[in-house]
Amino acid sequence: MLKDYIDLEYKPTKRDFVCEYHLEPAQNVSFTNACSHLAGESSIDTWSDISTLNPQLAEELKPHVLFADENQQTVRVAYTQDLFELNSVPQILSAIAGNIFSMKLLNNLRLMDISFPHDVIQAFKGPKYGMQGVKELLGVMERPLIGTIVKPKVGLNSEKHAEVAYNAFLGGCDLVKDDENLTDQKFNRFHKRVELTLKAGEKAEAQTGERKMYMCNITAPTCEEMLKRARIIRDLGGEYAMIDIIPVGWSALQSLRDNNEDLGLVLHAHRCMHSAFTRNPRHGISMLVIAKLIRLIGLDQLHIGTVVGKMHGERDEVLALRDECVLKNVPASPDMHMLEQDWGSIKPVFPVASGGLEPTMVPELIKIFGKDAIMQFGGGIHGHPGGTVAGAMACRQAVDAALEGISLEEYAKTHSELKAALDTWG
Ligand code: RUB
Ligand code: CA
Repeated sequence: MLKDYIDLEYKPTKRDFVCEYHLEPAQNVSFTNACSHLAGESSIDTWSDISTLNPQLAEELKPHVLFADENQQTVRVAYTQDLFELNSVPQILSAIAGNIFSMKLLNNLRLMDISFPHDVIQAFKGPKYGMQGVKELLGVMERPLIGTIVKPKVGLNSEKHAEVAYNAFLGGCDLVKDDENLTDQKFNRFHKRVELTLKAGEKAEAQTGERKMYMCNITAPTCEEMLKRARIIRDLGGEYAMIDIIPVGWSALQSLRDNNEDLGLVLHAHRCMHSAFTRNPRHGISMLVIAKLIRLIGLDQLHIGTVVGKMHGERDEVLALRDECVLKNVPASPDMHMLEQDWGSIKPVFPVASGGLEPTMVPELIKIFGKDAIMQFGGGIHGHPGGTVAGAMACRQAVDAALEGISLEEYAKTHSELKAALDTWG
């Protein structure tokens, strides 16, 4: 260990990464000592005095602990960008979210946020379409997009899957998506499902006069297979691919985004498994960090929670995620452990609310998210007493009512599908 890295006077430069951590040292370890070791282990140093680390190298590359508050259990470290491979999420995470989680000097550690320097923002593509591009593709500018997840998650054959999708489109869904654990199983082969479900969308487009799009899950055992599935979608005329971002891993996402320059698909990020490390408020990696990496790499849509639905995620957290997805300049917010971020020319990611939603929640969802959101209803559409078409109709009616400022109860007097939804869930 070189020496301590505490440097509270340090002002980060434009070439620095700044990371904020929640830190709880082990018993009998001082907070500042733990902070110094965290900074060293995540960059140039190790546990012993190493003769190979010469003073000049150390001076150029050493990390700076610029904030360390024991009461708040918060530490901020600035790292020069020369420590990083600027366009590599895996390398960045191996440094600032790698070994340090295993250190015996710490009981708990949570990476709360990373502020990326300009050169990193430049090194990534960001979303190809982004929120505005997706709205334009669908031709829906003035209301939230409505989507469904085909349910049951797994078990339907390709024909039945396409039929459920068709009904959802017909009832008013703009988007239909696969669930996270449906990929290419023997009861529902990928190729056949894409073919039939895209046809269902085309048929519904002809009947409704609205654009309809299918978000097919390309999560696969290898990156090659994932790209093969993306090409199948493109060749069959599809516009979208969905991907389970955590299970497939960061390299796979970066490869997909690189290839997507030519493929031209809208990329939908399903965040299943994130809670394995985002949920414990004292340990792990925050969902904010995940959202930033997704925006950097360049997926177009991301699940960020609902506040009102079945998954954890309080209002403040969901709103912080929304800001990080859509703003060009994110201001620092110490209460939310958010650092300042200038996104430069990187486009906004479309926020997705999903998980336990049903039509009676729509007015509250619009209060939380405004119009700039995709709202997805699985059980809240296919569990409607009138079936999938009626379930989708009830969702659209709820959106219309909320945007016109009419209470759902009032609107339900002349809209029987919404009435049935209110009777079931209201
Ligand atoms: C929702 C669903 C999604 C969740 C995941 O189905 O299947 O996987 O959105 O949660 P349903 P999150 O509408 O029936 O609950 O979006 O928070 O990652
Ligand atoms: Ca699901």
